[in-house]
Amino acid sequence: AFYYDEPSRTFNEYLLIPNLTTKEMTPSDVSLKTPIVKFCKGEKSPIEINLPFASAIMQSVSDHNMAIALARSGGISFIFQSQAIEKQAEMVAKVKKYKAGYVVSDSNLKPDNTLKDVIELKERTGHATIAITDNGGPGGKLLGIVTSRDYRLTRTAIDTKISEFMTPFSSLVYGKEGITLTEANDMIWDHKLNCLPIIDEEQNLVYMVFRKDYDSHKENPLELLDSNKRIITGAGINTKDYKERVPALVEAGADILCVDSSDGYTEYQKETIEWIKKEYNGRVKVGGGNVVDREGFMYLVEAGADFVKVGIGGGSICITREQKGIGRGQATSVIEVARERDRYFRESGIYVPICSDGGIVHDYHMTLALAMGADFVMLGRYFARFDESPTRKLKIGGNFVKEYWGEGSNRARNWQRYDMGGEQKLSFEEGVDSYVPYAGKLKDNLDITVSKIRSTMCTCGAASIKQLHREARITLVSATSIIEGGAHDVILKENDRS
Ligand code: MZP
Repeated sequence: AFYYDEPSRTFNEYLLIPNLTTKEMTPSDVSLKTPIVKFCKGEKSPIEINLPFASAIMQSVSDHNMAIALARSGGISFIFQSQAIEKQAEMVAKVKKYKAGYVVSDSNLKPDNTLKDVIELKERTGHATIAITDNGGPGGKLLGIVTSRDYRLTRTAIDTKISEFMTPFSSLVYGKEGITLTEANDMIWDHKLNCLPIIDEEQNLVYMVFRKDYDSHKENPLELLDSNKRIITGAGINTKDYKERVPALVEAGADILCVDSSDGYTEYQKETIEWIKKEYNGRVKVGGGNVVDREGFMYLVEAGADFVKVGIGGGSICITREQKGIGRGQATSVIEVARERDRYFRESGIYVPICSDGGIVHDYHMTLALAMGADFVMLGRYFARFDESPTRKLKIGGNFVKEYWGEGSNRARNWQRYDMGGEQKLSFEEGVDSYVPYAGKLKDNLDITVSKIRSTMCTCGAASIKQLHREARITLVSATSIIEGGAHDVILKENDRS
């Protein structure tokens, strides 16, 4: 047998060391934009996301509601594949109905607010609406709208708000009983109007805001949303029925696919990726995984994978390590695969993004995964806790919880994910059926997580994920210093910290 010299390690065993934080850099200057599909040196990835988060390819995590909520916040979902092809395609189509957008506005805004003011207001109040125009100013054509909060106002309340805010322009809305999103798409900015009140399909009140400093803002908001005018979604596939599933998902509008498998270092996976690449002449983007070492990574890269997912056995609901003794500490896996990705990039000029999948417990684990080289992280437990996940919310022992089960559990019946040939069934479980504490709305939680990551990156002197990859300083911690990291030697007043 071959023996690795070092033990494999988890995120819990590492900490970040501060780098110089300059006065110029604040958390709001930190960009979390990240590539999710491969690209050549000097070029841009064809798909980038604004926040480095993907929701797991799981029945209890990623349906169309999760995909819409997460894409609107800047991440991406991969809709679960352990369901009938038509059902999954239907979910994808539901997500693709939604338009992407970027102009953030609020009923309290003055028409001449700059984009920066608008974003600050959004962050402060959480009341925001996002809309997209083709040139971001007067004369621009409105392409679509996304709201970040349910206004669900009554007709009277909408009218009142509109008249309070912009009496001179309200006739635009009064004239019609609610302008639908489709109609709104065809509207053209009027040079005389600095903003335009619109009600979208769901009766959300939407204001367009004209921004004076569109060009001067350092991040072009249009670019923040990948040229794609609709929100993006991913979808899981398996290595068994891909010849039927992939065409249905592509037809439904899936932007990116990912082979959902507990072990990606297989000929099944190679054949699946190669078939997709050949069938669609490279146009359909597909990620592979999961792998935990450089050999597995290169195998999938050579098969044509657009990104590679890393992690075996670290998922919160996963018992693969107990059942089969297969797996590797998540931190070690990410570190090794990231090094291989960088070596491959240096030698070939092709950058293949990697996704750290599973085992994230604390928010700082996400920053660590990124610092260790991940381009984005995939999370199951984290997203399962929110209103937007597909599972039931229950009250157990006085606390609200949501159901969360593994794809390797009997409940999910996802034998395709674990198949090693032979009988088409799950012979033994590799996942558990569980509860997670209910945590409320996705957006509220994600905002806190993002602000922690941005703040940590400032401490590390990194304004982007790329810079974090390059400059992060990471230290292993001893068992004793892990104890030092929590509250210690004091009597806590509350014992509900989690
Ligand atoms: P976590 O975020 O809950 O720790 O882990 C989620 C990840 O666990 C998924 O993205 C997937 O890779 C993996 N998973 C899903 N189901 C199982 C299982 O039943 C599993 N064993 O390991």
